[in-house]
Amino acid sequence: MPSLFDALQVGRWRLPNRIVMAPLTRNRAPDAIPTPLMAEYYAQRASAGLLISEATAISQQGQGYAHVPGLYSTEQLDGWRRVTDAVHKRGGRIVCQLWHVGRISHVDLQPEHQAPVAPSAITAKTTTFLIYPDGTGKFVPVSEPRELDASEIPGLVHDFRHAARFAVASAGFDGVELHGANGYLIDQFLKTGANKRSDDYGGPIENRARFLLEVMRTIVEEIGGDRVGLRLAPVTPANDIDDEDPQRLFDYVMRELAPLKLAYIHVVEGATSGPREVEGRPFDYRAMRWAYRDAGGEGAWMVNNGYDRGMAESAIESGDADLVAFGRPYISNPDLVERFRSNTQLADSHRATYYGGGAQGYTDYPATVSKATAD
Ligand code: 8OZ
Repeated sequence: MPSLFDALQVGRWRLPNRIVMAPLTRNRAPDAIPTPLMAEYYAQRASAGLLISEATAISQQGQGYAHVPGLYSTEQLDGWRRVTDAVHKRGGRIVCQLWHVGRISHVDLQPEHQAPVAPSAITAKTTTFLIYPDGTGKFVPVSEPRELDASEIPGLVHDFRHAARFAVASAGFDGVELHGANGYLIDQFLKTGANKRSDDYGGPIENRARFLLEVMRTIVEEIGGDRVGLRLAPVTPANDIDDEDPQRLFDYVMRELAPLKLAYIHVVEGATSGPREVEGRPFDYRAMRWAYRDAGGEGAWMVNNGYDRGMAESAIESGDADLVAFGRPYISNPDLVERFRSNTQLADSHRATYYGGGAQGYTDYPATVSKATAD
């Protein structure tokens, strides 16, 4: 039986274990430029089988929150190069999560204070986080978006292609993960709650999936499927997103993605960072995985959301998953792999320092000193 601690070949990478650091937004990149502190933070966590970077904007239009990093200026790429060098020096591997927020943004973050863009001009009932020049932060309602014209879509696809190239060629990442989850641009196109278009990008499933598939195909063409992953969240209510038939939607998406020979598919089960079952939104993840495998989909199946060591071991042993991504445990346990291996008690993370700030609650969670066992 495979174990969490066994090595695994995933696409181009040889992972020393099946434990992945999930993407975590931490808002510590003023002016969207990754800092030396971020290099230290990721390097501290380099023993993970794979690190996934925090969501990283592919363009200024793709920005939706204060102090999240980007991947579209020289300073940003240089900042990320420091991060990837630090991770590689510690023997780790790191992919960049490519992000466009779509309608989850605010005019103060957009080029020339323009409206954020979306498949349809429907304002999400949610907030974003702004930081003012005096350093104070505030949650504010997102701005009303404008509907993208179909003629703008090739430019967006091109932005993703460019970002994938920059990520590996300039910033030194080992690959990329497309952020297709949590109610951001890709998910907005996929799901009926946010997509009311009547052109080739709206209406039936084949149309709503078109944007995701165009972006994935272009990224794969640019850098090769064996260093590309995709994150999806079929039923998450995050950022006011919903779909009337997610099982059929993701079944179709899996079948279309299968020929791309991706490194991995990463699935958020349930409500992102919330309950694993969402009321009124049943979903069969095993059926989704089978749709992928049945269509010839290779690569690793990565699961996420609320896993502890026991759940993760069962998922790996049963074959329901090849990799397990851990989010909050990685905030406060930089040596999570070692703690799981030695069955050491996990440290709790402090919510007040999740978003924004400096080293406190970021790089000051120690690796274990005592190897005392929890049981
Ligand atoms: C928390 C705060 C802001 C953004 C996501 C990128 O949910 C995020 C995010 C999470 O995917």
